[in-house]
Amino acid sequence: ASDKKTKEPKLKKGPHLVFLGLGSNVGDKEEYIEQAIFLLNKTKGIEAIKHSSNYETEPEGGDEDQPNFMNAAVLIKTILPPDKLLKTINDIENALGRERETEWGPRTIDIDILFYDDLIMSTDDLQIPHPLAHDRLFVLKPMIEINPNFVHPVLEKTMQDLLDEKKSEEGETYDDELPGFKEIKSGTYDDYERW
Ligand code: PH2
Ligand code: MG
Ligand code: MG
Repeated sequence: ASDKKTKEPKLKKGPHLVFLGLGSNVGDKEEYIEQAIFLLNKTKGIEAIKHSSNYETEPEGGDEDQPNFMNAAVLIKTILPPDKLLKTINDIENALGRERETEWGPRTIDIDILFYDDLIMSTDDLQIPHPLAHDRLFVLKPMIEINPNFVHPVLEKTMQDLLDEKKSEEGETYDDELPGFKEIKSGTYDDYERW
């Protein structure tokens, strides 16, 4: 019974606010991101609230020879608990043709749970917050666009603070407007009206 407790985190009542990180580096990347948001929003118990612009990013970690990514963040409101949300996400990744040949390899779509309210949990299948969220520009930049003041529940720092820290770690020469991290398209919340 004590084992069970760690598997089922105690959730606050009511809808939850969840940040998702989306990434694609195969085929029509923007279309995969749009499709993923469309399918999430279509799911019962999930409502997409806000999404960031799409960011073209160079691959970080894994095989750096793979194509550039398109990354975005989406804020959803959901009544699904983390394990059900993960199942839904896996189904959507599969529906959009995700194949898992190599870890961190090229993919049509990757949907990661970044934050779930201020929940901290860790099971074999799922760690929340995403353990690398704070260290990845392709996560922090789109997150900041949605909510710069969101506080990382483990590190107890805002997204903006985490980005500023990362910039100072990497020295004064750091310039996020240089190629490798450029905003190439404004995704807008208004896109939802036609859905
Ligand atoms: N995802 C990874 C590994 N590396 N790099 C970028 N730029 N964008 C990603 O989404 C990404 C990555 C593992 O999921
Ligand atoms: Mg990922
Ligand atoms: Mg993933």
